[in-house]
Amino acid sequence: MFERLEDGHHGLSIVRGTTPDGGRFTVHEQGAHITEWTPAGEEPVLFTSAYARYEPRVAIRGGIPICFPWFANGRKDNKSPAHGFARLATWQLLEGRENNGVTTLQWRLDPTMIPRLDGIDPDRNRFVLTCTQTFGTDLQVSLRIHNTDEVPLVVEEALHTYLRVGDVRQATVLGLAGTEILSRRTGTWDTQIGPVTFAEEVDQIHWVSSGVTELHDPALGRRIIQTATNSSNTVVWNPWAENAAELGDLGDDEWTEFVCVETANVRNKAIHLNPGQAHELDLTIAVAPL
Ligand code: TA6
Repeated sequence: MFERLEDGHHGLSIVRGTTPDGGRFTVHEQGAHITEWTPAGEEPVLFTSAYARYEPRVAIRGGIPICFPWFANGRKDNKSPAHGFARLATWQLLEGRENNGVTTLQWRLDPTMIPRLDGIDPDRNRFVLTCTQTFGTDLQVSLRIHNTDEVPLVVEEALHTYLRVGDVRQATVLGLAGTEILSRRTGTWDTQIGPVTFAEEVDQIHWVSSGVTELHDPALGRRIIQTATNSSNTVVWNPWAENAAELGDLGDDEWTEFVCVETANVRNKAIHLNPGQAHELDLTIAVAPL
């Protein structure tokens, strides 16, 4: 069961629903942004800040922001707003349907829907971005970009997933051992040895070939398993105490409660699409006991 609530949350429109087994989800139309997913019998899987701002054209801290058509400030580090305009735009709900206990929502964004913001050139290549979200015992998210223009299109993309943990200091991310890493803090390259652990700020891009990561969370006694297809990068981020204190939309201790493990195609792995071509990024998130 789901319902669309016009201006339903601090003046922003949302779709919220439940699955027959008792799961819950919420999606803000701004950004087609999943802000809650709680499968039946589980703690919420996604972290959303208690201090998140719910305002037009302001990014929501938590959930699954969609970064598009650039990541951070872009490949040349000269773009704003950070992480592109898709998370600031109001998407169109194309379809919502329920089938066998799962709810599927399909959203659409094209350049006519881009918000007027500083740094955004409204005269852009034509494209159609479609996001399909399926809420059941797992969560599936597909992001499809179709180049509907007559010239090539190059874009970066990320599903900037904030995963909720009991205590980041005990958490580890498996599945990235042996990958090349670019630290966004220092600009240096390295190779990941063993699981990713958290004892200070982590902000790094991994170049991946396998799309499966597991976030182990001893404090909540669970694993969050993400399986990605057509993704060449995984970004791992936790701001740690000092940086978190500078984020006005994050509580003092909230940095301990999440890890971002992001499914992405960025930098030299940006998506190149000739006229008429399309690319689909797929992610499944599942939860299991540790
Ligand atoms: O994906 C990691 C990252 O780019 C970090 O560097 C950090 O800035 C984070 O995303 C959050 O970005 P935001 O623009 O949402 O504050």
